[in-house]
Amino acid sequence: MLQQVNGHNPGSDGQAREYLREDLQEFLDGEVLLYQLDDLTRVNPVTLETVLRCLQARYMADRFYTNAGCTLVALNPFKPIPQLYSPELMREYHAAPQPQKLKPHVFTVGEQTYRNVKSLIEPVNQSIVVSGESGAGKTWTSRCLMKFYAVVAASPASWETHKIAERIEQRILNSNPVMEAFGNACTLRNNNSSRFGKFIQLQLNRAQQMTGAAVQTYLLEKTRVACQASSERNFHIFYQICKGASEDERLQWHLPEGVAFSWLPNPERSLEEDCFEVTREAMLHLGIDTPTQNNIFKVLAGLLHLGNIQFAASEDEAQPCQPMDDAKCSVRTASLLLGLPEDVLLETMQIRTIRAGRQQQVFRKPCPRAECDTRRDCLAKLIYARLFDWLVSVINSSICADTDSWTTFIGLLDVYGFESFPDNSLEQLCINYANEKLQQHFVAHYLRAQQEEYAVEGLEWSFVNYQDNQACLDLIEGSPISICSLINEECRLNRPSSAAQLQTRIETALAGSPCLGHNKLSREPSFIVVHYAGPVRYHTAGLVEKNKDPVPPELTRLLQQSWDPLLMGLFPTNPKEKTQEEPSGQSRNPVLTVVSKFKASLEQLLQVLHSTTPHYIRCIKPNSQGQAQTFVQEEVLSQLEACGLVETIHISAAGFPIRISHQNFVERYKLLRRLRPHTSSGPHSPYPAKGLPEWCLHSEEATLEPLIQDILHTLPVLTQAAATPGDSAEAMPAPMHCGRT
Ligand code: AOV
Ligand code: MG
Repeated sequence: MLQQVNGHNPGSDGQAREYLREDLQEFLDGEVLLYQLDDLTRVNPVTLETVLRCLQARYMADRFYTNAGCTLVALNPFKPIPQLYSPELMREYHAAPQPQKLKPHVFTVGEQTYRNVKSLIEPVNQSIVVSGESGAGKTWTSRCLMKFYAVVAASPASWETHKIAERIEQRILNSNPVMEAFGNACTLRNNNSSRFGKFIQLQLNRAQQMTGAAVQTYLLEKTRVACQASSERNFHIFYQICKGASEDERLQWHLPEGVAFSWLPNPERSLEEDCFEVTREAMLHLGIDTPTQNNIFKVLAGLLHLGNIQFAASEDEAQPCQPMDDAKCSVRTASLLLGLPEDVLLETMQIRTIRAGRQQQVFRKPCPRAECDTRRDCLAKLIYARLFDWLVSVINSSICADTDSWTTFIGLLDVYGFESFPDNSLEQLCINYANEKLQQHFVAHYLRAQQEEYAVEGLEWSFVNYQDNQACLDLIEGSPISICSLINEECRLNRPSSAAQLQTRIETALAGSPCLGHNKLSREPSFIVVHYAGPVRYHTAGLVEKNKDPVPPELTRLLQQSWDPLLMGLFPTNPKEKTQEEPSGQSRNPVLTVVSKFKASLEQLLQVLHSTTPHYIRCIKPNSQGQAQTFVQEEVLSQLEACGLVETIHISAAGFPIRISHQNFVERYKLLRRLRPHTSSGPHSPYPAKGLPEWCLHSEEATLEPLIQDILHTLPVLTQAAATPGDSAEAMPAPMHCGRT
């Protein structure tokens, strides 16, 4: 039954009528084809099968966006379609009296969100949550929304006073290539995979013009700097430098052509994302001048040379491990590029200093080879993570508006998507945990809250069951015992424990959880979490260490000695903030672990999301090969199941599209009580009889204009919703406001 389809599949169109609701069969006059169904609330019955067929027919007919009640489903075309994203089309959606009447598009969501901000019904910050698995198109979609706002919310002041490249909208757009160059990488799932989470607030003034933006990032996968899974790559920027540097720059950065770097795997793969020029241009427009850029690239080249330092095991434990013969030159070059004394750099990797006793005496202990490697990697991660954070702060200072020049914001959330690799570790646990949190936000906000509200208000409603992911979140983050708490406990106790012991502890303590999978056939110590999007096996080796993320104090001290201007700024001698250093001797701080910090940042993010009216875009990956015109039913099916799309459609189809609190409704429409209604539509009225009473149109009061527009928009909807709640999806424009009350 399930099959992969390449090319057009005429069979499915012919069956369109079978899938239509009876009333819609008439409405859509028999000739409708399956691919023409813009809204999944119109299929009948709403099942995984029918939804899948409809999406497939649309995909094959190049219709990549489909409404699904309150969400938009975006299928990844895996091919460029410039006309679908042209500024002309953006303006068309922006100017449309009812954009929801146009073809489903990411611009519809963009425009509705934009209008909601100025809606006098409930002026509230908005957010657009873009979700989907790795490679589904989240970053693409969120970039597309940013471009949309750069066009429709451009500030005229910005036009007058600045050249195009200096305009604030352009600067905001320029943040994308820079952040992607430093924060994205090629993985098994996506050639341009985001390795950090991003929430960008587009700041709007009272006139709804974009005056600035602020970016918040979440947990960069910094381990990638020093360790890349096979067939994957390091962050794009390293390849950009190596491929795009000029002759002169190659000399300065010690990057002769053809030299192999162990931290630069798969350089032969040519990707669109490898364009150095684009990154440099964008950095320039963000205010990062050429000397500063060159400084950054020099440091990054230093990291590549650092990665080539291989140590040979020492036969005598009391003697430090020495770099292998061909790595000696790498030590020299790395120290040169990083502005560090060569001997101190080497010694910091080779020797651990321990302070102990009352006098805090210093003991020096040569590290075994594996530890030298760890310290080298740690150095690279430390530098790269600081550099990334610094870049984000530079970007923010370039694009952020003064607090008094904006009043509301539209937040765009683009995090790393759900992923499962042959080898999953703490990074994947955090990524998938973030996706569970977002799924819960959706479930809580839409599937649960909406239905509970109907029940409270005494509306006739048969409850639609949905898949709640609370059990999985309890397993990951719950208290008192969860995977996070157990890994944190290991860090706190600081006891030597093997990967196998950790597996046993997790499996014993959490055996009762329905989301802990049966761990069979595992050669390496691991545990399985059954996520909403599928089961994932996490290996326990190295988990505790990664969670501790210890930074030996000698490493920070070493970097504070650098005479490189950039590193001097990144590692000041008197840092205001104390960084998490490895506890030494008697002064043991409580360990702030990676997961505990991540958990706190996610909670903060969710608080922000809760304070906004959310809109959802579900990106779907039609096939895992990234091929155009290829729709693999099994793969799409599992994504539809995972995100609870069918339940969403059921609730949207049967529910009320607009909810306004009583207080806001009264506040909004109280003006009407002062006006004398006399109903006449008359042949000269520009509005149809069932539209609006004439008194609104004849009012002299200029202040009424926005009100009239608003009523024009919502009154018919409200009226019809009240009359026919079950038919809401067909009879009325798609919801302008499917959010909070
Ligand atoms: P992701 O953000 O969801 O994955 P991307 O947005 O990077 O996925 O999309 C993956 C690739 O799909 C892009 O690089 C494009 O080549 C292609 N693509 C996506 N959407 C479109 C579109 N609308 N039109 C044309 N091509 C598209 V991850 O960051 O891995 O979770 O961590
Ligand atoms: Mg992405």
